[in-house]
This record gives sequence, C-alpha cells and structure tokens, in this order.
Amino acid sequence: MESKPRAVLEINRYVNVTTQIQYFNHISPIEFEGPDSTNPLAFRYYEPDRVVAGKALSEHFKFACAYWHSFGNTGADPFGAPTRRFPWDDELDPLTRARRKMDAAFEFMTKLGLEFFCFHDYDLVDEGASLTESEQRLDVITDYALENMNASGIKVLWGTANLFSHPRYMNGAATNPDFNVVAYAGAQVKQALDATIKLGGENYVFWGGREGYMSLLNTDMKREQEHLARFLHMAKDYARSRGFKGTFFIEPKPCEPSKHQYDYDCATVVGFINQYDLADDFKINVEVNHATLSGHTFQHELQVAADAGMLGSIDANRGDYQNGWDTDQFPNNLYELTEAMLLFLRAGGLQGGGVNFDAKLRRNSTDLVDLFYGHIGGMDLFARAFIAADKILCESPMEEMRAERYESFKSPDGRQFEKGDLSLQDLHRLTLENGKPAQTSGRQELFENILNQHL
Ligand code: XLS
Ligand code: NI
Ligand code: NI
Repeated sequence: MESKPRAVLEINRYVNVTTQIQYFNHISPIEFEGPDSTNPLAFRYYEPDRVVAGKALSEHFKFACAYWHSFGNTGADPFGAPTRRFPWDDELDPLTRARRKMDAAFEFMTKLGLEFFCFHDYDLVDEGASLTESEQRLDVITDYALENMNASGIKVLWGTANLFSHPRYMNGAATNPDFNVVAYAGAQVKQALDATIKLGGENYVFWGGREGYMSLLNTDMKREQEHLARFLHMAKDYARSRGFKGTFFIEPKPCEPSKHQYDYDCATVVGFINQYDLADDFKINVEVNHATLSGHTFQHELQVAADAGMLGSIDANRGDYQNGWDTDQFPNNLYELTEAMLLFLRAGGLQGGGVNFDAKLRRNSTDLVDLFYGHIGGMDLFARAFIAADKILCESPMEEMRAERYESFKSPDGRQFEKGDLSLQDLHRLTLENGKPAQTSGRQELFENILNQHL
C-alpha cells in the first residue's frame, strides 16, 4: 500500500482564525485508526492518502459536506417542532448568525477532513427582504467564506440556488407559468452563480424540486420544458462569460415536492440534455435516494449516467425500504454500495464532481456529535466498499465471467452484427443454418456470492 502526503490534512486550524469560536471543542480531529479500533470517533477504513486504483481515496471521492442538512436541518417535520437547537441560531442578526454557522461548518469540516462543501445561496445566509438585500448579504458572507477557505484549504464542490422554498416558486421556478417568476428565478441563479464563481466552485447544480407539475389539467408541459431548457442555456452562457470552467449538473428526482418532476431519473435527464443541446456543458449528479424513489437502484442510475458519458457527481445518502419519500439517511449498506462502486470504478470515476453527503440526521439524533457519527459512517462505508470493489475487479473472476457472457459476439457473425453489417434476413438465414441456441446460465447467484465473499 503506497501513501502520499495529503495536502488538506495539513490544515492545523481548529479554532476560527478571526473569532476564536469553537463549537465542537470536545471533539478532536478524526484520525484513521484501522478496522480494529474501538474509538467511535475514528475512521476504520477511510484512510485519505491510501492509494487504491491508482489514486488516493480522498481524490476518488472528494467528500463534501451538505451545508443545508448539516448546519440547517433542525429536525422539524410535518408533525413536530425542531428537536435540534444549533448554538449559532441564538444570534439575532442574520449576518452574525451566518458567520457563526460558518465558523461551525469550517470547524466541523476541518476536524473531519472533509475537503469540500456544497451550498444553496440561502444556506449561506438567510434570504433578504428584497433581491438587493439578498445580494448584499451574499457579498458579505462570501467574503467571510473566502477567508475561511483560504485558511483551511477547504473548497466548494458545487453551489446552487434554492428555487423551491420561497412561496413565489409554488408553481415552479424556470418552469413557472408566470414569466415574472421565471425572471426572478433567473436573477437568483445569476447571484448564486456569482457566489459560486467567487468561491472558486468546481461545479454548479440544478435540482428542480418545483420544476414539474401537480396536475396536467392546468399545465402546458411541452412549453414548460422548453422554458427550462432556455433557462439552463442562459445560466450556462452567463457563467461561461464570467470565466466559469466547471461542469453543470442536473440532479434527477422523480417527485417530491412536485407530484411529477421533469428531471425524473437519469434516462430522462440524458434525453433532455441531448434534446436541448446541453451536452457540452451538463452532466448528472446522481442521488441514491432519488434513484430508489424513481423505482430504480442507485446502481442502475449510475450505469445510465456513465453509459451516456454524464456521470458527474454523487449525492450520497439512502432511503428507507418501507416508505416512499426522500428520507436522506446516511449510507450504511455495504453490499449495495460495493455494487455501486464496481460501476464507479468501471466508469473511471466521476467527471468533475465528488461525493456530497446530502444526508441528514434522524430527528431524534439531537447532539452535535451525531453529525460526526453520520459522516464518519458514510466515509468509512464508501472507503470499505471501494476497496472491496477494487479487489473484486482485480482479483476475482467477475470481470471475465461478465465478458464471457458476450463471448459469442466474437464469432465472425457476431462481430458483423455489432458492426451493423447484418440484416434481419441474415439473422433469419443464420438461425436456419445454426438451429436452436443452447441454453446458457446467467449465473446470478455465483456473481452475488463473489461480491459477498469480498465484503
Ligand atoms: C433534494 C435535493 C437537494 C439538492 C440540492 O431532494 O437532493 O438537496 O441536492 O438542491
Ligand atoms: Ni441532492
Ligand atoms: Ni434529495
């Protein structure tokens, strides 16, 4: 096992440079201690510098913290009040509150060794009473973010705009039937892009929670989708004109909050990107729980994105097998994630993106330390699954067995078929010549056993 020096772990600032405030002072930096460790605040598998499949684990994953869940989710649900009171929320002034929240976020990420974060515009600071006030607040807080980023080495994996919480978006943002709302959404995306570019964000995400419909009775679907495409082109053109070099990701989700969302799943988004000529700039951010909501496995969604050359980034979490909504739990299923990591490795990893923990604590996990447990578990699981997947690909017969199933296409006729040199009449003639095909087992149980034997 080779290892190489790790840039970001050299961060040595666990107290905010300017304010000296600490929120997690009872927690020391999380270290790798190996599988036998009994310390709940240590990594057992995630060793950032460990080189697997040609690169350090930290480079394969580019783990990111989701600002909205980790520092914004208070545990409120439709049936009950918040269960978590964040200490920084005691500040009454929105900008002071935003700064304290950021102190907490940077202390947390530094202690955990998270090298990236992702944000919505109004995660960083509360939306103001007007567009101008919001813009002024974003200017101030992004200055503060830059100071913290420079001091810690932590970077922005992607930024995005919250185009779903405010009531003005109840009928959609880019797909709203009211042009004035579409324009407002555009203004907000311009500001979110400005913030992302200012912070050196590596990518920009569009998740369209309200881009869809509740009833076709009152909806012109074709027109709304054309508006969405136009809107994405405008955003891309603006960002490029400002020198943004990163990738735009669309994050599919079938429903919730809208009954039917236009970015239903990866196949839908691949079709949309191609149909509207966005393929040079747009790829996909695949979220585990959105995959399962759309009736697919996460593995299926990764494969669809990868096959289209659009596997950009991952929102890591998991759903619940018994209920049908986006529970956004931290990942914990080793078997499923190892299968996913096989596809990740075969695809050559992510194009531009990373692994963002779009995951929230359960409502009854109420301590700040629970944030550490959630992320440690997720990071360890990814590392463990990845190492297992790499072993499966390098040491087990799985790849050969998979290739063998397609062996017959190496025959002269099979090759001709793949090249497009056979007609339907040829298939008819060949079948008359060759007779009935022999039965060939798919060996699914054996494939599953091989996977299990490597966990
Ligand atoms: C919600 C989405 C959201 C996006 C960013 O379901 O996952 O959190 O990742 O807007
Ligand atoms: Ni997400
Ligand atoms: Ni989600």
